[in-house]
Amino acid sequence: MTDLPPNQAIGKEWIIYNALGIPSIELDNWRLKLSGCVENPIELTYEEITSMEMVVVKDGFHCVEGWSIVDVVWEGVKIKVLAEKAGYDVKARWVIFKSVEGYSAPVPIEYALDEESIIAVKLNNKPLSIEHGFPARPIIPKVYAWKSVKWLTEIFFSKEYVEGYWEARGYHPRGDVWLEERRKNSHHPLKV
Ligand SMILES: Nc1nc2c(c(=O)[nH]1)N[C@H]1C(S)=C(S)[C@@H](COP(=O)(O)O)O[C@H]1N2
Ligand SMILES: [Mo]
Repeated sequence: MTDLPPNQAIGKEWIIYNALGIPSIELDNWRLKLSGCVENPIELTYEEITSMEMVVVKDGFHCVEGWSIVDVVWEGVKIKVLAEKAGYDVKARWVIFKSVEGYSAPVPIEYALDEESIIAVKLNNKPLSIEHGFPARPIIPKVYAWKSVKWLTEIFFSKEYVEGYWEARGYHPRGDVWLEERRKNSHHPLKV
């Protein structure tokens, strides 16, 4: 079993969050864009993504409110592979994940390009359900789940830090679960 990060408890059930509602997605019109500090901005269809090499990542899923779901099996494409395809600029320091309905979250580039960081299309061997973010969401095991943007539509590479939905409401820029970076004024403040 995966270890629990500090001050997290195993959740009895998986709570579904949708701060800005659940959007309706038409797969034919949906694209995943890679933009910002990249040499070749690209737009991928669901079919293009799902025909790339898939990796399986088994990890815990940790909500900042204190519940964790352990041993979740995610499957998807390495973010690093997508970033290289788009030719990301080495000067980029943040990756901003944006959803169809306007929710977003920044992640430090070294976390986003970790070998375990993927754009997940499957959860426990099934395509994501609409509630869990179909068609795709980033899974970055070392950060809190608020950074796992459901209904993902854009991966923006940035030299500057850009606040997302929860960061604008007092949450930590980096959100490392093992360092317990919950709120901005947590005991490990990060200078951005
Ligand atoms: N687009 C979008 N993504 C989101 C959220 C949201 O409100 N909108 N909530 C986040 C939070 S706070 C958590 S804990 C997880 C919950 O994932 P789940 O709804 O699949 O359980 O999604 C994250 N991703
Ligand atoms: Mo959360």
